Amino acid sequence: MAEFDIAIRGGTVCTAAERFRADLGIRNGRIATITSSVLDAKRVIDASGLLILPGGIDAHVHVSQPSGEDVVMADDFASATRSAAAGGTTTIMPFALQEKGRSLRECVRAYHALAEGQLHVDTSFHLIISDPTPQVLGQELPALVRDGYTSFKVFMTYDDLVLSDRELIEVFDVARRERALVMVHAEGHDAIHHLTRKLEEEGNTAPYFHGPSRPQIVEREATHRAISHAELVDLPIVIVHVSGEQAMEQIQWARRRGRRVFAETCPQYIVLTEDDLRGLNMDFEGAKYVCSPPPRDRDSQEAIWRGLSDGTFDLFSSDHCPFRYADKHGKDRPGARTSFRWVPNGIPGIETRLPILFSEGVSKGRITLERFVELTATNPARLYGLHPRKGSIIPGADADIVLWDPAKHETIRQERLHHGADYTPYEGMAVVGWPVLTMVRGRIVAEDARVSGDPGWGVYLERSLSTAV
Ligand code: DUC
Ligand code: ZN
Ligand code: ZN
Repeated sequence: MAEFDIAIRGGTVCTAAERFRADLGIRNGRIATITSSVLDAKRVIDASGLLILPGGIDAHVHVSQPSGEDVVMADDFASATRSAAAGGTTTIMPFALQEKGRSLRECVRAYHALAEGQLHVDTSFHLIISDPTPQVLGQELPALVRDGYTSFKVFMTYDDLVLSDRELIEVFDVARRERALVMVHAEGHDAIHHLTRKLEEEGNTAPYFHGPSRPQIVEREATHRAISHAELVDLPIVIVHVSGEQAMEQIQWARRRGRRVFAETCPQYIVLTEDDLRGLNMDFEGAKYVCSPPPRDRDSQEAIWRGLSDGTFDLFSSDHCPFRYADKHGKDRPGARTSFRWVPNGIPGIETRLPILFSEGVSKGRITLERFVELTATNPARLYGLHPRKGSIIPGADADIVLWDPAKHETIRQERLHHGADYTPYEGMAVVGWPVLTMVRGRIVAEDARVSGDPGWGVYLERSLSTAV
């Protein structure tokens, strides 16, 4: 009887701290040993020339999320997790959104029903609080945090989601009491409303003008306000999808004051710019790049790279928020061609997150391999209460492993991706480095861009309180 179910031999193990040559022994879905001895295993996987990485954790994705009248998100749980698996991600964290007027618990229950039996990779939900009634703040939210929903997002913009300053502070206060981690979408609603109205009055309605309707100052002001409200009640917060230097400066300022402010950025802010929103000639093609905050300019990209390398950023997530382009229920919804205001906000990216950061970051020498692992797997696990089960290669952890070919040249093409969107904003991008095998709890879920098996292997993960705060 072999001692291990699987041995992974001949590769280089990479963690957030170091890299070294070692073999892995996997038993009962967990990493049982990390060793240089020869392992007696039922199955041996040859990892010569490959990196052995902890599976990616994408801590910010949107799946089957209600997105406005007649708008349908392009991914359900089966397609989103299939795409995640093919891209080297073994855990995703989408949002269970509370629709206004509805019970939070009910929304969470309904979201679980959508995920049930559909998962190729493991999954855990953040919450989105849009209606912080006394019932939600006094009972539902505290109970849900205790049940393992230990993080939630709040919005400072969007008519259906925006919280007033008073509501933000009240929600923050409950989070501090319950020790939940709050993720903040920091863009100022009133400023966006003002700029949008002016742009529309001037006839500037193409998707391109989505960018000028939400300039960096709007993000900077809201980031500062969120940080100040958090300081008022002594709460650590995460500023999600940071797009440029101005918001980064607010985060750095807060940290110098001793505040615990965590920061996330995303692929669109290192490889896209406002010029992508021009489309072919200021036409509707630009809608393919409409996301919020919008991609900025080259200087902002450089600022984000500095932040990825110097520790300003803790997390690199996709903010996968997919809508089909040529679809009346997607980007081309009724009204979208009359104003950027009606174009659904969000772009797909769950499958391309790791290849883009690896290629642009590690292959080009902007960040170390260890930092890559930290940003994409280890920190998300620590911050969101999944450590030590996820995010690291350590004995006892789930055998969520990606074998990564650091020398593989690939070109990102829509036809090779597994998401439900009908385009990728990264079409034609050449990358160096690609996942060749993805394993979740000891089972191969994707190999050479083929997703194996039916959905149903992925499980829902209840989370602990953050170990990072
Ligand atoms: N915020 C997100 O986090 N994702 C997409 C759109 C948005 O506003
Ligand atoms: Zn957001
Ligand atoms: Zn998002």
